[in-house]
Amino acid sequence: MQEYLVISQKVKHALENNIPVVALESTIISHGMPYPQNYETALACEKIVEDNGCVAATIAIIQGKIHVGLTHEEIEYIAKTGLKVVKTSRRDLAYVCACGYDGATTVSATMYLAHLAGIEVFATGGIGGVHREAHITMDISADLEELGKTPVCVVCAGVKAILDLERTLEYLETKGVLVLGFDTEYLPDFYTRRSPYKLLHSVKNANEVAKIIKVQSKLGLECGMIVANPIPEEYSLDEKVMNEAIDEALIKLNASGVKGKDITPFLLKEVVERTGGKSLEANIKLVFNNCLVAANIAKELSK
Ligand code: PSU
Ligand code: MN
Repeated sequence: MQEYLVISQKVKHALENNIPVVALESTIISHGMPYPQNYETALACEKIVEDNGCVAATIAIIQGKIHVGLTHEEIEYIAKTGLKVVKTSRRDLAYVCACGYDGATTVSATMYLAHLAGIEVFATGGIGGVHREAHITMDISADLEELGKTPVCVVCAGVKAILDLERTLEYLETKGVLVLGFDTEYLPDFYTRRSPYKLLHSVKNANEVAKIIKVQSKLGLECGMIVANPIPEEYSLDEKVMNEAIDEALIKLNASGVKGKDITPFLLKEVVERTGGKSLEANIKLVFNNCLVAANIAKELSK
């Protein structure tokens, strides 16, 4: 294992000294946003985490080695190499490491690796979910399975409307995954603060989340948790405009022949083009907000 796992000095020092650490993923850098916004966003995420008293651990695979904690040069490399980096979910981990490739980790792989390193809190934009038409294609993100078995708290802005939100919630229930609305009673749908789907559980602050994480661990539940944190009001987009952009993107997807793991990056890019970049701006702002909440949760946990 040590052969493939490189934990940066800074992250190692933090983990050994009870300094709170927040994990960050890298598929959002390589496949989720264009250069240079992806690079700027990744650095800004680390800064938010660190300005709030935590250590940031962005996770990616570079030439077959898993890095927990990247240098700015390594982040820039992933950002510039973009789609040529292998989008790496749990399934791809052994292959990418054995072949010495570069890999950008999705939510599922990042959760797994964060847990290996001993990190309990992870911030991202949105998680993968049950795709619309999944009853035909069986396209359900590996993120949901990982949430069902890896004890890491994932702070996200809910599930993007390119997916089937209602079935995603059902699937998470089946897997035993707690979804906590962060100061909301409804599942946020990424670009807007609120979807029509009501959540059963909500919390008011980071302290409450930390308490629940501790109890979940004491009970030996051995699974993840979602903190669904709505995009700040001032950055949220118009629901109707977004739904139109998404519907058009889905029509283009069906005509394109794009399949499997290329679907999510394809849809994200199409939506950005259709909203004249507005969705990218919203995406960046909501990730920042998730980094802040994740940092606060990690701090509470370390008390
Ligand atoms: N949602 C976003 N941006 C992203 C992703 C999801 O808003 O970049 C990425 C995450 O890394 C997530 C992955 O884990 O897409 C899910 O891909 P798939 O649907 O192929 O499982
Ligand atoms: Mn898929």
